[in-house]
Amino acid sequence: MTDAPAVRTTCPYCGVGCGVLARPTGPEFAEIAGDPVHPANFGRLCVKGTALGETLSLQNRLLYPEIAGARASWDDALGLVAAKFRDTIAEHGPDSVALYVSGQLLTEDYYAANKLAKGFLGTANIDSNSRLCMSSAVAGHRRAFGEDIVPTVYEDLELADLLVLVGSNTAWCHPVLFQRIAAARATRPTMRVVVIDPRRTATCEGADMHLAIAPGTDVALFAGLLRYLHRSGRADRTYAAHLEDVDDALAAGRTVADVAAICGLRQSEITKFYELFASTAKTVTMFSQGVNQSSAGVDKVNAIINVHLLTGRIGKPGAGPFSITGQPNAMGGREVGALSNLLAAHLEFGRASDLALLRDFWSAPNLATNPGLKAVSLFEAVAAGKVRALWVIGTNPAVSLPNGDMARAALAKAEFLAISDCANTDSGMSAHVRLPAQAWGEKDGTVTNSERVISRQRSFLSPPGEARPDWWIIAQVAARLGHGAAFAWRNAAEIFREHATLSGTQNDGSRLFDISALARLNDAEYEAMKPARWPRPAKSIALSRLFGRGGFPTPSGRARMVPTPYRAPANPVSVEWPLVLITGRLRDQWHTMTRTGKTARLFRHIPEPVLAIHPDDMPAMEDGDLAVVESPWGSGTLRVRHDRGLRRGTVFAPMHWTAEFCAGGRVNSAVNPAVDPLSGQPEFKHTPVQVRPAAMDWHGFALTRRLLGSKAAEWCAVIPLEGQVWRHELAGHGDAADAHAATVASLGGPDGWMSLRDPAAGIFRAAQVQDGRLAACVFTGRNHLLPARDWLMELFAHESIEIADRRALLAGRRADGAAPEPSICVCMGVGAGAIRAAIAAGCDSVAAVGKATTAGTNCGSCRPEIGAILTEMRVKEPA
Ligand SMILES: Nc1nc2c(c(=O)[nH]1)N[C@H]1C(S)=C(S)[C@@H](COP(=O)(O)OP(=O)(O)OC[C@H]3O[C@@H](n4cnc5c(=O)[nH]c(N)nc54)[C@H](O)[C@@H]3O)O[C@H]1N2
Ligand SMILES: Nc1nc2c(c(=O)[nH]1)N[C@H]1C(S)=C(S)[C@@H](COP(=O)(O)OP(=O)(O)OC[C@H]3O[C@@H](n4cnc5c(=O)[nH]c(N)nc54)[C@H](O)[C@@H]3O)O[C@H]1N2
Ligand code: SF4
Ligand SMILES: [Mo]
Repeated sequence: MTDAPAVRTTCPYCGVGCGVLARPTGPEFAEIAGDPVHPANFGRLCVKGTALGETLSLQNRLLYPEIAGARASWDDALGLVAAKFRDTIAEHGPDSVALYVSGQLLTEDYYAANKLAKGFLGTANIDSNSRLCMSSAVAGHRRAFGEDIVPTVYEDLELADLLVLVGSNTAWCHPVLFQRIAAARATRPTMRVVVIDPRRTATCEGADMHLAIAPGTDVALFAGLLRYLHRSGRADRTYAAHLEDVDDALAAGRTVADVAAICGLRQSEITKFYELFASTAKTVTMFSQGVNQSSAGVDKVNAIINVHLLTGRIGKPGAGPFSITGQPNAMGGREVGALSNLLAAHLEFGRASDLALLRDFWSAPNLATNPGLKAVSLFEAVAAGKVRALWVIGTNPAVSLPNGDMARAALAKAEFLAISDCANTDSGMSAHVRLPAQAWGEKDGTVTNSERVISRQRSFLSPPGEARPDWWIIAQVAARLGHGAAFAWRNAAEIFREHATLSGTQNDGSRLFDISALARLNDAEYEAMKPARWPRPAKSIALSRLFGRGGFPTPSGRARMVPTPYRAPANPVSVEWPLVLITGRLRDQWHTMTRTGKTARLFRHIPEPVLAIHPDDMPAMEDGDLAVVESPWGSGTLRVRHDRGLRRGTVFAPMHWTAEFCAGGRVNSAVNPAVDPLSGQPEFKHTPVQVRPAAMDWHGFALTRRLLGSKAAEWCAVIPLEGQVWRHELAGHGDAADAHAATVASLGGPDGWMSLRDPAAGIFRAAQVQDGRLAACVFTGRNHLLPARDWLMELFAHESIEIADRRALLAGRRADGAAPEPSICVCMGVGAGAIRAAIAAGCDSVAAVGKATTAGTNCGSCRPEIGAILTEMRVKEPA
């Protein structure tokens, strides 16, 4: 430990944007605490934030520039990127090149990338992974309000009397907001929560109502609500002066009976929800990817906004539609306009005066004047050879794009591919040039969270190897293309000031995104900048909530109600593809695992790529089997998990696993590439699939002190354990004995092995003890019902293993026969068994379980799951 002062920074994960205090305690470690004065979290952190200090290791970091896989100098690598872009543009025009960037970038990096592409390369082919995330919300906001504005703030979640959570697994994906909501409910029990999600998620724990809607049908539910509100006289007459096109929107409404049929819900539950909504003035509707990631995503957003506009429930304390952002800087990317259909600072392609303003401001020689390609089309264009040079910055499209095999093929086919990343990724494998970027803790700049609060990310570690800030890399390429003067920034503060100045240029209030008050910060003030919510105009006062009294940035100053007729998802289920695959997130993993994948602790909750299925949908499939989930686009092989909380006819898989962690478990191979026609956002939440047993001949696992990697078997999931130990779950075709022998052989010499073979029973087991320590265990058999791994895993922590344990080793069972259990509270290391035992012993609340076992007493991310166990045990044991 050192006495270094803690640095105030911001969590790099979700869009809640929690303030973090980081105190470096070594080159690859830091003590992490929640910042008690940050307005997003007031000291709270979730499990991912709490574990940040453990993700700073240099394992898997990209540390030096590379050309064709070999270390190169910065000068050569930057020179090559510039030369390839210059030559490609010279030969094939500006639209033959593209940038694909990310909501994980800081605003300053994002600004630089957008300026380079649109102002200087002359192409709007710069899109962001935000296309996969927020683009439907952006389009919905622009249709309704005239500008991409989130009118609501976090405090509204606490002030609301009714909170409607649509397509948001808040408990897992925005855990600190979930904690704030739970705390508000504890002090104000009259507050109601309704969850709308085809799955019963951890977010439903404690909710007053869960509508298990048929996937993709939210438009019908909210259009029906609009009609209901109108018919029952709940429209706000005063607010009507701020609205236009009300009648057109009302015409799309459906009867409750129609809504019930489309949404697969009972009429009685719909009416109950409608009446609750109608009779509660202070209502917030918070929505996330169950809304945005849909071929009707933009209509879903507008159907939600419509009901708030009609009732005037917007921009008032405790009332408003609230699009919650995913990535740490999804909002910053929208502010700098780094989507292919946006311009910087909320300027618009469609307005000649905006183009002129930007051309002047940047002295841009070559401003793009038309929107560019959106992510899915962009990669199709790469595959078709139309986009020839591609630069991917801060995102891992080989894993995160839909139709994943196509995305991989496109990356492999690109004539020139450059990647800027902090890590070695699946996408980087086929890159010609790899550029090492500074990671969280090293980089320096700003991010904007879901409630428009701009916070500083500050560096507290010195960058390793030759890692550089993304803005610097971009500026260096610009300079080599002859644009040095326009990219001559010396630090992030200079970029921020330019961005802030642009936002106030020729802005008389016509663009609400105005942070010109921050353009005056000098370097020291920028360094010390406190979290600040926009708008922050230089000329007038800042407002917290927006639109409470109208004032929309549309030509008429009024908001547009948008008609939203119901459309079914793009690719319906059929006899051949009878189930709907929904994809999303797990509590303890972040996206493509480049950071959370370094932390053993974060694998304890769910260690393998799972496919959740309702047991009644597939009675033949056992919990723990391997299943193939296949669609017309591709397939993945995942571990079956029974989940009675799923809506019948749907299956759920997490998006996180990469080829590095599980070669066959990338679910995006199967995900359909359908997109919303307006936003271009992919339909990640609705792919027609079939599910069948993976029909493997053998299953097994290897626990080792050396990483074998995901190619160790035909199907192999790699699971990091504490203390540089690796668990590999294995399966394949062919002979279990051969597979066993091959895996043992791959671990090296014959020394120290003991083995147990029973070919008739299909049992092949071996363990290696070296210097008294357990070095490896390899077990294979005919099915996945092998001995539980937990006890064996524990033995790796021992300096020497006891004689009794050695005897029991190949039985795979603890000498005392105690049963293993899954981990629920990973902070305190408490398993489901201990929690159940505490409940059985009389603990009747989450708090009581916490007192008895310590589970849920640190970050609190597992409290909803403890609640679910309580509910389940109460149901099983009726009084
Ligand atoms: N732990 C963790 N947290 C994260 C992330 C992470 O990777 N891990 N990523 C961050 C990012 S970038 C994002 S975008 C957010 C996403 O945050 P969320 O949107 O909350 O997460 P998802 O799991 O993608 O999807 C939310 C829910 O939508 C439901 N859903 C599916 N189809 C429909 C539908 O048709 N209608 C409705 N009403 N619901 C539906 C799914 O069942 C799922 O429970 O999370 C952020 N936070
Ligand atoms: N099936 C399915 N697929 C999905 C989704 C889904 O719900 N279902 N959700 C989609 C959504 S909402 C999202 S946001 C995407 C996320 O998908 P990705 O953006 O592909 O996911 P990440 O793993 O966050 O990738 C970020 C990459 O940037 C690197 N990185 C981090 N910080 C920096 C930095 O400062 N500079 C640079 N240069 N690199 C950095 C990381 O090492 C990592 O490789 O996935 C989408 N894909
Ligand atoms: S809720 Fe968790 S992941 Fe999101 S910003 Fe806060 S600490 Fe980070
Ligand atoms: Mo996202």
